[in-house]
Amino acid sequence: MADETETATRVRTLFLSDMHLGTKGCQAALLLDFLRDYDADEIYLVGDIVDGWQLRSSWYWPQAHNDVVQKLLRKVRKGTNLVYVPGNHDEFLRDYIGTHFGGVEIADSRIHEAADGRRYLVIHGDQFDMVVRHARWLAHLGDGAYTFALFVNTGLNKVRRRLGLSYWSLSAWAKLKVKNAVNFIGKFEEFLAAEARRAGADGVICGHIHHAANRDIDGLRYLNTGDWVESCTAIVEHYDGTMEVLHYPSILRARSADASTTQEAPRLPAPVPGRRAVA
Ligand SMILES: [Mn+2]
Repeated sequence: MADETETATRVRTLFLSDMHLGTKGCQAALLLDFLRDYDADEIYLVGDIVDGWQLRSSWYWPQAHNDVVQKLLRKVRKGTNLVYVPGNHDEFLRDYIGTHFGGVEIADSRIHEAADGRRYLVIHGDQFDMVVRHARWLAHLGDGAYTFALFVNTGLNKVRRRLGLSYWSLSAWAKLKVKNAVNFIGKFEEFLAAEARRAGADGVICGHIHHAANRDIDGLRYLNTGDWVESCTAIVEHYDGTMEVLHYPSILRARSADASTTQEAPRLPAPVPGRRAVA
């Protein structure tokens, strides 16, 4: 069996979020290819990896979704350090925060120290939904209200979960209120940057809003991993500490353009049938 790690691009850290495994929207086949193309010393799963809310109402778990999980676990067996930071859709894992199993660590949030010494707060970001949505009136109530809203946000979702209700859906809400959604994204980014500052970090790496980004907000680096439902994006940290957003469909497009313009492009071996199922 060919060792795919020989052809994979190796990076220091890989940040992935919002795969929503267990839903029809998950681009599992592309994700699987991406995981074949990239290897990392450390992988952070930044929440909404498995969609527990969706799986509760109807079971959807095709082979490709299994393959993604197997692929990640295989990387762990080969020495990759895996940190799983749960989000709102996989918050059932929040009951296991602080535990390690099979080389996987579950953490609520984490400070990641990059190769260049910069520190990044890694967090899914749903913790701020309520604060972001009600920022205007919370601002009048001062700092205490902000902390209280964060607390209520977490508590409310726990109660909703116990009652079997669904989580407030960001995407459904955003589709209904496009103008509000644009507003929400901007505010979300500001809040996350502010939270990183509070944590004494140089930047933040989050997910949740399915909107990949790499930008500066008042001297703080704001990075969002995007998602594997629509955009198919990830963040990589290179060995010099540089952070980069990868848009996988663009990478594939560039690669096939290269192959068609190069006259003596090396012939790729034909794919072995059934290889995907084995991986
Ligand atoms: Mn989320």
